Amino acid sequence: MRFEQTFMNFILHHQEKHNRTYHFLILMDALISAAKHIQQYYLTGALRGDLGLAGGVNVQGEDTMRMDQIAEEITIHYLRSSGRVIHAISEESEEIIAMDTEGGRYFVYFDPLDGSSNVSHGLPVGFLFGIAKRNLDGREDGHLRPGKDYIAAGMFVIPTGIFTLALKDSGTWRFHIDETMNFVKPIRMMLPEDSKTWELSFNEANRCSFAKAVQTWIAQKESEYTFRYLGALAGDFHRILSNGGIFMYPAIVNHPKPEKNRPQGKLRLMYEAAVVALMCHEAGGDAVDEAGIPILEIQPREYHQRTALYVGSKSLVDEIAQILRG
Ligand code: FDP
Repeated sequence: MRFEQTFMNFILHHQEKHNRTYHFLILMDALISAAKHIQQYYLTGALRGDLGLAGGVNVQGEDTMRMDQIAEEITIHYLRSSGRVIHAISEESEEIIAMDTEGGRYFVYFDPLDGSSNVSHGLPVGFLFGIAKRNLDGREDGHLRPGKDYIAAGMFVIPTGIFTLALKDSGTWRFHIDETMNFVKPIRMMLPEDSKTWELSFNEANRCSFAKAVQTWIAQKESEYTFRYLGALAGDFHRILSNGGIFMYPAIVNHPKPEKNRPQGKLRLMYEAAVVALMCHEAGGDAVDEAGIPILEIQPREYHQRTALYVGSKSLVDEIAQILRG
């Protein structure tokens, strides 16, 4: 028989090697329990009718799905019971979610079910999270940490059973779920240097609304690469991490209906862009915003701040960053 290394075994050894405490393990156990729980609900959601609209509107002004609420409730339950989380910030809650404000050690920024247009089809969605640590030396800063201060960031692609985790300064690792529901077989991810497999990923319908310089750059690149777009960041970024290329959600600045412009971008900085940026950075890639500023450097001003995002192979991100910086 063939046995693969489990995630818990991998992370225990990692903590031991770096002389770290067990607190992070307890937090990771909570996140994995939440992801497995959400995955099971999602797999059978259509049968129960849970994949439809819940009729509400979230803090971003978008319709909420029943599954969004279920995923949020599950995640909060596990994070709270870990006893390690000071506060959490979720896509679904406007306010900070206070947990263990005295004894907790971590801040968790999460989107428990990202890629909502896929939900009613039962197609892949993501559970994205970033983790920062309590400031033990100085004053607390309202938990508004830039991505470079995250100690880890990860995503579960639900319901495919694939989990990718970036550990600050220790690489990006991919795991697959096995028949016993364990995440196993750590594979270190590095973006491929060879551009043969590279892909471009963005919503083509928005193309004419991008900044002119971005449109021109895309026109120069499009014949070199193939296009892929699922419409769920975790799934689209998963492909880029394996195949190389670039995922973009540029600012919308030239929409024929100006009220539909999104000069600040669409994706959320703290639990979407910074999460994939850290994973990409640890895999040899990069990520910038519409001004060409590295995503990991951006100091958030608010929890649900939006940003434009260009993430992927370093040379492509460097090229577009130079153009964006003017
Ligand atoms: P969604 O709005 O469907 O929840 O965070 C938002 C996100 O999905 C990302 O997962 C995805 O990459 C992007 O938005 C898709 O947006 P478009 O439908 O505008 O392409």
